[in-house]
Amino acid sequence: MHQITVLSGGVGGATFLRGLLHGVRHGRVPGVDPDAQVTVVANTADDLWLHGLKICPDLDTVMYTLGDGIDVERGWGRRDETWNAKDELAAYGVEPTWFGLGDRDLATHLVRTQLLDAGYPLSQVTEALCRRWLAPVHGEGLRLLPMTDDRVETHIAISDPDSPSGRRVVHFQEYWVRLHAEVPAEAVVVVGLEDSTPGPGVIDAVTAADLVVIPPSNPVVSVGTILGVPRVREALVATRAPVVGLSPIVGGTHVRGMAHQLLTSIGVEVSAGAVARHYGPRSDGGLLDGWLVDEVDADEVAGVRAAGIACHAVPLLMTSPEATAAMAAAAVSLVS
Ligand code: FO1
Repeated sequence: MHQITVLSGGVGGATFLRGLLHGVRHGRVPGVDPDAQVTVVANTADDLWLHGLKICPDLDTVMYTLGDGIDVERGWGRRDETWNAKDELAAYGVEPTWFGLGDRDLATHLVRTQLLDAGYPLSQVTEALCRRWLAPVHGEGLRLLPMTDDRVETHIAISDPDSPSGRRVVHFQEYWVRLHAEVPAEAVVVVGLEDSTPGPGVIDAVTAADLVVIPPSNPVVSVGTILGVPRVREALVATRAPVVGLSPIVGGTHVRGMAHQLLTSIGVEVSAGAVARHYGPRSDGGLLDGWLVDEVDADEVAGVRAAGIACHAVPLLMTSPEATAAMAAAAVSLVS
């Protein structure tokens, strides 16, 4: 295998990618050439405009993680970060203060916003930022593609007794960062998604792949949004490449993030098997040829197989690049 495409959200997808690349480049993923081309199609529906700047959390999390600039503790933003600009904005009483914009991270948003204002599409802007972050480490072997160049934003409807409709809609980032996903998500609305166009290279990355991987990203607001870009799901169903996924749900809940709340809000049971069935078997118009669950969910394997999806139970906690590389190898062998 030489062309691998990974559909990625933020922290989960980026952590998986680091292990996948570690394993592939060290020849530890049997069946995959060590110099394989890895293409990341990243979710952009987490994006938001703040203080006049375009912020792309999932693109930046993948870029910083694979460029070794990430703060590993937080999983987002820059290592060795300072927060002077954020504190100064708060001192001026500028809202919102709940979103952490670090001083180093701000430079990325300033450059991105300037390039967007100059008329460059997000895909070209991302390519320019990756010349600093990814090219020195990964050369031509790694590409980061926004799922679309169009503006798409995930908003969440929550209950609000003070509003006439009894509901209020907040941007996904407010739901997650300010509200910590502690209130039920009554509806997930991805503004602009159905009118969006796949970004340059996205459809080719799926149809020309030798392998497509769905990492343990959020099935609703990361993978789900990528699949919601018109033509992407069709490309996945049609590609000759095997499509294999890794469960983001371990032991009945997410490892981190808010997949539990969002799966519940779309009526999908929060289990490793239910997410596989949600994506569906390719033999029946779905996406998956194979699905990995964690060993604690071994009792789900039979149900996933019965749904027409190959399935194995392996350790799925990404505790190190080596552990993640082993997951990637298990995923490849499941569909080889
Ligand atoms: N996540 C937080 O929990 N708190 C923050 O203050 C925060 C700021 C932030 C700034 C830039 C960025 O690229 C990501 C940031 N994130 C923050 C993560 C962000 O909410 C991601 O969208 C989630 O991790 C989901 O992917």
